[in-house]
Amino acid sequence: MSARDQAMTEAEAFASVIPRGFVVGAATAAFQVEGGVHDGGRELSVWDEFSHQPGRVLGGANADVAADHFHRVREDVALMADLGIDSYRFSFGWPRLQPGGTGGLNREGIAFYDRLLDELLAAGISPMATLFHWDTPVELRGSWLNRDTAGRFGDYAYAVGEVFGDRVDRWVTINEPATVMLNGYALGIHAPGTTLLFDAVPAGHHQLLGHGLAVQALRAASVRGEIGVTNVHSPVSAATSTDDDELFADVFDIVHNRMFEDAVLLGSYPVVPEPFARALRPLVEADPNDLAIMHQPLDFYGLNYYFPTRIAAGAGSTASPDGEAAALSSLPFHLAEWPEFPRTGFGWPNAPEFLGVALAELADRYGDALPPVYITEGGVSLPDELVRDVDTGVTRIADSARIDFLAQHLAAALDATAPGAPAAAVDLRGYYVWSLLDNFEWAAGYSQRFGLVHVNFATLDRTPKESFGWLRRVLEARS
Ligand code: IFM
Repeated sequence: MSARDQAMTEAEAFASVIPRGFVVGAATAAFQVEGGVHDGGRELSVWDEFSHQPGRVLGGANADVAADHFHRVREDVALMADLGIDSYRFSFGWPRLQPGGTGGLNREGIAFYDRLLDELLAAGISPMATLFHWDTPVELRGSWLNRDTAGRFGDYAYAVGEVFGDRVDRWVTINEPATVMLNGYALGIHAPGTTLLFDAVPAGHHQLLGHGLAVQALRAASVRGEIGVTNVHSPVSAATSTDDDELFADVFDIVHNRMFEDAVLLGSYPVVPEPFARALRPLVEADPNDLAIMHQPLDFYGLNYYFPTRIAAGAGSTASPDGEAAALSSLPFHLAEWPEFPRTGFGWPNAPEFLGVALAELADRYGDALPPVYITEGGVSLPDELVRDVDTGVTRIADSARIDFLAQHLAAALDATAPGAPAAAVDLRGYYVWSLLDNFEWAAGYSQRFGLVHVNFATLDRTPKESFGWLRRVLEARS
């Protein structure tokens, strides 16, 4: 049996482990796939600005064209229909729908998302829409360091909810506020590119406030869909049991995971260890009224999981998972290696068992306060192998490592939440593959391919990879 036939047989076997009603989807984000940055009245976001600054993005890449999804909606929804996914997670582009970040919505922007939603619904694909996936309009000066941006975001959420509230099944307010705060404001490797280290915390606080205001706004706009938020959770451990490693691991867990999760699920910030009380003063002295706004009832919770983190005291030479950051070397701790795990194309540890740990941590920390969970992103970047069949001349993209990655992560999530397992208390409802398409991977430009569908960035041709065929078979074979 050829390796491909074997993968298909395994797909059929794998289908039986997926519970009935479990949602399997694929995800993208506006800035990473749309392109058309000057079309249809769109204006600029901080990422347009940042990616056009020299030296910010690998290879000097930008997302002016990206995967050109703006001009290829019909083709891309046809791919989704062929794949057989239950749901598609996309984001509304803030500068496309509300250029400048204030005032009424842009008619051409509305028309674009109308087309997308109509195509999805006609194909029987349930839309999950994210309101903010990092494309803050440049006109909102100070961006998320400015408390006003939270209010602007609430207004935007209301306007978008009024227009699309009849067609979106699930709303995600904000995607990964931790990444925005840490990579964008603390380390400067993402837009807007400031290197504030611990002084970046207000950018997290204001996003959380924006999340709370957006939930209120969507409810006021009477949207019919469910409402949630997406945090990226990385289980954190100390490299050794020394007091210093434990202390820094605790602090990293706070700034990466707990400040975002505790705020939305419990309405409080975690207790900050004394030596960091000054550095993390915005958490220690947070206004209880702000925390009450952040703590809105949620219909679901979105978990993105990519890799675990191991923390060691002392400045290290380890690169950030998203690239070199000079600011990292001035921190009193560093990210230690995981020699026991294979690495993805990005160099991230490939550790499916830690998805189970992430789910168990959510169950343990939040108990009854945790609503049903969707894994809103999981996936892997790989240097996909292009294999040209000598007889037919057809090129296929052999990505068996992506098939293994997805099968192992999905199985780990289902195992961890099965009766009697450590995360049994989690009501896990679905898994979205990141990503449907190869796309603009932020500071890494086009060097990291996460797609189920290969995009040739010169011709913009789409070619489904072998993982696409595998997932299609899994979805077809479900009972
Ligand atoms: O591409 C990103 C996405 O925008 C947010 N979550 C992680 C992905 C992979 O880095």
